[in-house]
Amino acid sequence: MKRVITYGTFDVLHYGHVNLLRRAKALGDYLIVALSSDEFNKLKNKKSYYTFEQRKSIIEACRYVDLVIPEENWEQKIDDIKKYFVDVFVMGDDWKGKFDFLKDYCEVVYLKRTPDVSSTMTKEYLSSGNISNEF
Ligand code: C2G
Repeated sequence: MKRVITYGTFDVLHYGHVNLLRRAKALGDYLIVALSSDEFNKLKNKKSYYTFEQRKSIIEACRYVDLVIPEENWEQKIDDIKKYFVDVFVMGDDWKGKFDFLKDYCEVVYLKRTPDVSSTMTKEYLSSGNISNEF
């Protein structure tokens, strides 16, 4: 069984995230998502709309995801790779090169980021009042 891992906040899940998760899963048989905790998001200067538990319940519902673990710091990746017998580490290519040190432990793959979509864009659009409230 080929085991793949990826890391992220995955707030307000969108098709860019799903594109990443689908391609990551296609690189193996089992996909682990290390989901950034609310505390770690603070370290990343990210304020997610959904809490960790809410984001976890959403991403666990994704057909490509087999296990969700917490991402609590920048330093846990090597331990995670060993603990979960990971074969492939995957990130979007906005992180290209940043995790090459993991090549000593597993394959490192950077996948093309989906253009023109982000949690921030979605949140900004929804809070901009563009939504007509006729139902
Ligand atoms: N992503 C993507 N296309 C987008 C948006 C995001 O491919 N339009 C990818 C990112 O490259 C990342 C994953 O989806 O691989 C999750 O994105 P974020 O939730 O923004 O994750 P990030 O804050 O970059 O956290 O230790 C690593 C960090 O936790 C990564």
